[in-house]
Amino acid sequence: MHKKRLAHTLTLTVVFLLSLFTIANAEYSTVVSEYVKAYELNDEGAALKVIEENVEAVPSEVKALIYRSYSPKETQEKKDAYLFIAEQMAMDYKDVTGEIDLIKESKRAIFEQKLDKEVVGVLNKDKVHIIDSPKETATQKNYFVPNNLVIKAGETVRWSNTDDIAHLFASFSIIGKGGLFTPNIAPGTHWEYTFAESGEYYYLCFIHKGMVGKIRVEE
Ligand SMILES: [Cu+2]
Repeated sequence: MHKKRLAHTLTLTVVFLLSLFTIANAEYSTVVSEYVKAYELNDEGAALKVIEENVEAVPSEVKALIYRSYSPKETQEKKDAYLFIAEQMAMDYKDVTGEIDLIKESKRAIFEQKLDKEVVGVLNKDKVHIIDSPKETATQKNYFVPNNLVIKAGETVRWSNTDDIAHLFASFSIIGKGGLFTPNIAPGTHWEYTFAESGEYYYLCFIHKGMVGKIRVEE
């Protein structure tokens, strides 16, 4: 668990350094400011101490950061910074309390940021919903269309790969339902899955990390 955490932290440190300026210049509550300061100094012990000393306040602090990340008034850079700090605080909170709900909430928000507006699916003539993974364009690559679909329980989704490269994805059971796990879907082929159970399926490509989608299955 700690190895995984370390790798995760290292990857995010790069992102974090790039957005340091934004993070340092945003306005925060006292608790979050103290936490950010410790983090900027790369002082993990101090960061953890901020969480320990404010353990009662941390859940609402993290929720407030997540809430701000949804505000249409904020720039994308700031939204990313809020969610980054929320996730870091949530991970330290888990180390202190064992509680994982805040991690789930921040991960769900990070995921939701990448999704388009929800689309209610319409079955095609084959009685399936189609999700395409199109070829790279000048502005987009490795994406699903639509990437935020609503269907009914018992219905089938067909992922059609019209891209030049293969995709391979699975639902992320930490923040939603597991069970969706595709084989390698080669270019020019498709793969189908029937959603027997209602719930939210957040899925992501193993090959292309930013390639995400969500299916909400209604009763
Ligand atoms: Cu992919």
